[in-house]
Amino acid sequence: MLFVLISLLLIAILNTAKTQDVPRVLSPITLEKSGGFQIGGKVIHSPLFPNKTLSCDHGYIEYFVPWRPRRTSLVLWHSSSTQAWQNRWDGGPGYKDIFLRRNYPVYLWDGPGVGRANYPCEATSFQPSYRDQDNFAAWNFGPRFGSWWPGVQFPVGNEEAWQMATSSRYVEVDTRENVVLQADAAAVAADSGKIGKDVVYLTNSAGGLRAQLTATKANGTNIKGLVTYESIGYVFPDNVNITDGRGGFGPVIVTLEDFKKLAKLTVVQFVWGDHRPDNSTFVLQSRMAAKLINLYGGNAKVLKLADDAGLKGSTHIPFADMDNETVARLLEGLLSENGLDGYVDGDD
Ligand SMILES: *[C@@H]1O[C@H](CO)[C@@H](O)[C@H](O)[C@H]1NC(C)=O
Ligand SMILES: *[C@@H]1O[C@H](CO)[C@@H](O)[C@H](O)[C@H]1NC(C)=O
Ligand SMILES: *[C@@H]1O[C@H](CO)[C@@H](O)[C@H](O)[C@H]1NC(C)=O
Ligand SMILES: *[C@@H]1O[C@H](CO)[C@@H](O)[C@H](O)[C@H]1NC(C)=O
Ligand SMILES: CC(=O)N[C@H]1CO[C@H](CO)[C@@H](O)[C@@H]1O
Repeated sequence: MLFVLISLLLIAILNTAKTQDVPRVLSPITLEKSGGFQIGGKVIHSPLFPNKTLSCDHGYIEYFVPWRPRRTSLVLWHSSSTQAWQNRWDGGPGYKDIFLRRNYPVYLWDGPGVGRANYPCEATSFQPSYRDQDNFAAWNFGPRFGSWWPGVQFPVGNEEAWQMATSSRYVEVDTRENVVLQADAAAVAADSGKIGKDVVYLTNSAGGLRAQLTATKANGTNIKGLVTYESIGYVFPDNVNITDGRGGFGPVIVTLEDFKKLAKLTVVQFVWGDHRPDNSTFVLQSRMAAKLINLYGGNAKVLKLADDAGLKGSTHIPFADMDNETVARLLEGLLSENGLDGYVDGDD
């Protein structure tokens, strides 16, 4: 018995020693609180039994507020999975932890119909689409499946990293109805003050169009900025000769009055990774949208990570790339240049 006890004690001591040997390169993340809530959406009544209802079409937010927070909330808006914001491709720290360590409150957003908000009011169906191989090219890991771009910021050869990336996807609803549904719920969230009074959306891919539309729908002034990583889709005013695309990838045409709300934001940045030629449809659209926002007094820019910042090998999801710290530092610079890095308690 005594022998067993001593052995257990020894094992405990050895284990402690082992834990302490692991070098701690990162500082701890200290939170005041974390949690989540549903927002927006509606309650519908059964046509058969009017006293039976369904609460549906709401969005879901999970939040993390640092112990000593900065004023700006970063709302991380994915296209196909919140996971993209949580870890680097190799499982290392993602934007969520990087910016929590820098004391920004972080909000993970699942819009109506996706992720943890997948309780729609309308009927849906799912058909397996066998798109793993298509993800490879769509996310710009290479020109075609299995053929990596030279110097791509992905742990090439790490089979598990590729499997994690492709299996992190949710069902994505790329219809105009979903674009509007998500923007409506997000505008309610922004105006509610529940995600902060200085909100900057960070978006990826199809999330970019939805966040732009959100900024044109919100009535308050809580939205301060919009940084889109590879936004596939843009919002334009109705006084230029651009035809509404009607589908899930824009262009979405709004009234000039609503479009001008984008010009009131402190900062708008449309970011592109590598291998996005200047003559490609969405790069052209991003330049046109930025020009129009600026025409009405806004502060919008297009940033090509390779041409403008010298970062090579960025994928469609640069904030999960292996050089993510560098990409994050560019964003930090942008927030600080635009006065969006102050602390709630006033000290900087
Ligand atoms: C709903 O209404 C039906 C009659 O239309 C009634 O039988 C039932 O008890 C009601 N249910 C509830 C939960 O009120
Ligand atoms: C903004 O105001 C308009 C006009 O009153 C209203 O229709 C719309 O629902 C409001 N938007 C939000 C997000 O509450
Ligand atoms: C608008 O664009 C269409 C199609 O690109 C073109 O045919 C038309 O002439 C344009 N109209 C004006 C007023 O520029
Ligand atoms: C873009 O430019 C390249 C080279 O100049 C050309 O080969 C390509 O066809 C162009 N693409 C589009 C969509 O215009
Ligand atoms: C694994 C890896 O390459 N991490 C990088 C994340 O970004 C920082 C800054 O660019 C690099 O120092 C790390 O090596």
